[in-house]
Amino acid sequence: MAMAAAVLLAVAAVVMVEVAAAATYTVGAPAGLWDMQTDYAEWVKTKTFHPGDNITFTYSPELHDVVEVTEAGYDACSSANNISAFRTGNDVVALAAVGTRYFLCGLTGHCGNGMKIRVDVVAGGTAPGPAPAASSTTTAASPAVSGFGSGLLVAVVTAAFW
Ligand SMILES: *[C@@H]1O[C@H](CO)[C@@H](O)[C@H](O)[C@H]1NC(C)=O
Ligand SMILES: *[C@@H]1O[C@H](CO)[C@@H](O)[C@H](O)[C@H]1NC(C)=O
Ligand SMILES: [Cu+2]
Repeated sequence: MAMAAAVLLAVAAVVMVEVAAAATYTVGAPAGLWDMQTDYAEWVKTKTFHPGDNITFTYSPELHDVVEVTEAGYDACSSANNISAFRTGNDVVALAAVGTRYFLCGLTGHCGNGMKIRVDVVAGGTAPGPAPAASSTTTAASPAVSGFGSGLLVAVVTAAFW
């Protein structure tokens, strides 16, 4: 009985890691946001971004914008050949694939003052993408994850009664 409970809890722990795999990060938070004060190079150091994660840029659209650029645009603080541009003040960007993404504020002087961020998206976790063999039937990540979540709840409750 105790052994079975331990196995269930171990399974539950694995499931919890899976549920935690896709995350949304508010750029600059909690100490700052998308602003002129935050050191984004320091901020990204405390995070590991995986495919399936999102980042949200939160700011006043009267003061800033968000422009996704190439590495050359990032280095030169130029949004001329941008990939995309946002200005809602609450811009959600999906980090769909492994790779490096570059964003800057397109307002005059802001990027030069450090308002730019480089986000490295690395493989890992169990986010959407090439999945382990056992997950070959998992085509849609979200429903599968909520299914796991319910299973986890049942497993934990059951284990607690043992
Ligand atoms: C990321 O954003 C998309 C679209 O806004 C949403 O469907 C998805 O659930 C978000 N993912 C996370 C981990 O919040
Ligand atoms: C993004 O690039 C397009 C041209 O591709 C340009 O018209 C637009 O002004 C640029 N956006 C910003 C915010 O610089
Ligand atoms: Cu700005």
